[in-house]
Amino acid sequence: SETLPPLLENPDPKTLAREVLVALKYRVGKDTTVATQYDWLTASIKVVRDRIVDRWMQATKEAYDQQEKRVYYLSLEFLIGRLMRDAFSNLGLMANMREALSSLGVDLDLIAALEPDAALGNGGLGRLAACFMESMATVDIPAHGYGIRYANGMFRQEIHDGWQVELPETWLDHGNPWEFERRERSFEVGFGGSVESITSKDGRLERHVWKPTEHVLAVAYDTPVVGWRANRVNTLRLWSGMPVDPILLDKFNAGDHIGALAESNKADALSRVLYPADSHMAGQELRLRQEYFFSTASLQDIAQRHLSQYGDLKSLPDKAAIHLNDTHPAIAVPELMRLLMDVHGMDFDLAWDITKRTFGYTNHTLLPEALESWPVPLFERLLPRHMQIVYAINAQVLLEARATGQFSGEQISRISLIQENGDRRVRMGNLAFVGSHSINGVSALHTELMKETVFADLHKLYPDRINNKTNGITPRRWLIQCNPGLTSLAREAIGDRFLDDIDAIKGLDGFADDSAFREKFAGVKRQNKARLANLVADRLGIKVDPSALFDIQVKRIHEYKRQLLNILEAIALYDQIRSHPERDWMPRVKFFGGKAAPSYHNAKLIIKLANDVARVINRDPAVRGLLKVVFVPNYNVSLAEVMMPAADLSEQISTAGMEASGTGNMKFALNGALTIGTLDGANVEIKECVGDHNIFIFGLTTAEVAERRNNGYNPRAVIEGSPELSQAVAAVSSGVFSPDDPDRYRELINGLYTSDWFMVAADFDAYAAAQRDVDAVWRNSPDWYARAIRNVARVGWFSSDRTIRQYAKEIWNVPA
Ligand code: DL6
Repeated sequence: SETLPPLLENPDPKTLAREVLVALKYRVGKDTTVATQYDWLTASIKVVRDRIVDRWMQATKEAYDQQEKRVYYLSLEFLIGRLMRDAFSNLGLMANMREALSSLGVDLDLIAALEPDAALGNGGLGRLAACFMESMATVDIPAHGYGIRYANGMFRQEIHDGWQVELPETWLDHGNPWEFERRERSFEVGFGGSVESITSKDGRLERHVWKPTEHVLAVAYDTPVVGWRANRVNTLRLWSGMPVDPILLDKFNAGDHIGALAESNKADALSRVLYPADSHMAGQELRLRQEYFFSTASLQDIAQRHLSQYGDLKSLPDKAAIHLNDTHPAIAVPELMRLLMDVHGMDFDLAWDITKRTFGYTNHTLLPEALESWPVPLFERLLPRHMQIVYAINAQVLLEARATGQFSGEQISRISLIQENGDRRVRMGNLAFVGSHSINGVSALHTELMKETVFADLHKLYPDRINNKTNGITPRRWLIQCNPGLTSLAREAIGDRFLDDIDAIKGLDGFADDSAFREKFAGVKRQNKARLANLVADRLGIKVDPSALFDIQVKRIHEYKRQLLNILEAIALYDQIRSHPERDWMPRVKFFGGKAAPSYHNAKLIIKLANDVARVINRDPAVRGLLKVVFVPNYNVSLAEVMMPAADLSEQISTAGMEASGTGNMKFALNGALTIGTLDGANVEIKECVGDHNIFIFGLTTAEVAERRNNGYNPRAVIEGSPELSQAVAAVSSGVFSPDDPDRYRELINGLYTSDWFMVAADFDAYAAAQRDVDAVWRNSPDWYARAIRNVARVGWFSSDRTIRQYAKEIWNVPA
């Protein structure tokens, strides 16, 4: 991105240096003699932000003047990471800015590394939202992202004696130079209270009025989102909680100093922390409050904008597409109904028609433990009017279902928005489904499974609603910005077209058989690996050899993602290396990275195991450096930007049918790693694009997993039938890796013997065999790099520009 073609308006380094000095003096209030590195960072961000603002205003004005339909993306998570490099790169300012800063004695890389990682998300779902925001700006869709401005985002992970320790992430410590606070753009949010029915003189029910007992304010903070070449600048609007009365003076004066601040604390709690659970429902009251808080603020904002421009909410579906990123904002469905009926006086049928035509919903997981539902009593206490509306919607839907005559009583009870068995709960997935005209999955396989499993009955009732939109990643961050070496090499070979149209990266395919190009490609990869090796040496004091195969599994730690399978294979390989020193082993470094939800016991134990295994293997002289295991702490977007370009092998080894899509799989492939993976999520489509020869597929298919589970799977027999696995498992359970606490992993291993829900044992031998195939191809380096180049050339389709264009055309009905 250093030498990208500049934009039309291309300020020279002298101009930029002058602007940085002005920003330092008048915006930061420092002169060069006392400025800290943070001050330089702030000044540089202000300079680039100023250049974005002009385009931002222009885009907003155009959307208004031309009455364009807008997209509103509601997401409880936006995992945006650092923004400065992205902005320099998208504006084509990188090289001149580097020179400008250097003329002032400032190192761009040094200050860029100080920018905090805005980690307002857990993992895939939040990062996808960030890629979508960038792509919507790039493909020129007027869009607003809506979320929460968490003061503490995803926790910072430290590893103490091999265990995960969670520390608060305080990304706002030095202020946030990107954002604009909009005090004037604040909305009242209510909780609790009761509902009054207003009747006319002749006793007819006229409308309902919700009288909440608690009130807080949602205040907007806007961050501009700049697309490639600054085509368009959109807005990410994040809400922060504020009290209506910052201090209750009567209480304060009566000496109740804590009570005086109670309101303030309650409001603050709403945007204080991101729930750190991914693929697991966080069933606490505060979470439901957060969901309602940001949903209502966003809808009030959207309604106000629409009314001020069009005067009437009847045309809302023609001018606004509101997208629900998973069920977290599903409460927006009854909230929009409430606004339309109770505030704007519409009847139920009209409000329901508008609601369904306005909303779209994306499902991101089929895991039962992640599907949100709320106890009816909690829902009713916090949101009494919404509870009534949910019942009214439910009545409508169940009547429709019954009228078709096609559903049994059991099926009707599965369609219901209220789960009746056990404690009564509101099913947020069903609510989002019935309130949307489009429900999409995130890979072809996931979408088919949605139709067959969680939403089978609703799909039968509304057969034209479910559709697929396979995920994508923005090539700006995940190639151009994070891998400048590969970007330059590709530009030399095929020209610049792929910068604007990533499909053109196809042109590299022809170079796979060109030995000179392969060597250059290998040289770039080696540089990227050296960078990761330096990072690991600096942070962990572990030396790894960049000429070894870099085998990387980075993602949230979850049993279904099967880091355990990978660790067990490392142990088996360790055994083999020691037992057969005479064989021609290919040196390999296995990297792991990822956070475990703080309450997820087994996931935390898997982190400890990875670290225990690493300690033993890395110190054993019998291994002769042929195998190293490294757990890199605090995996986040910035670390991903270093690890993706440095990978030779991408581990995508979830139990088939359990990973909705994956997006790390796409980032690795675009950076020239070969995938070892199961036929799960988007791996299936990656295989179709790169070709069977260029990917290592192993293991049970989704259907086979189901069949094994149904037919009495006996993991004990499988373990006993596999000498390599038995040995690895025995080593773990007998305490070889935990001499200080030999029983540490007994339960984890017992789980493998007795149930093994995630089919670790069933897939082990196939996985180990696939790893030996990997070794064989790695040994033949020209062949390896030819395959790696084909991966890069053939995964342009997994760009989020393509995904967003499909959403635009097939769901939102906006031009792109
Ligand atoms: O769609 C983005 C991403 C997928 O790539 C992952 O496969 C999937 O696990 C993830 N889903 C979640 C679910 N969290 N909740 N709820 O993060 O979405």
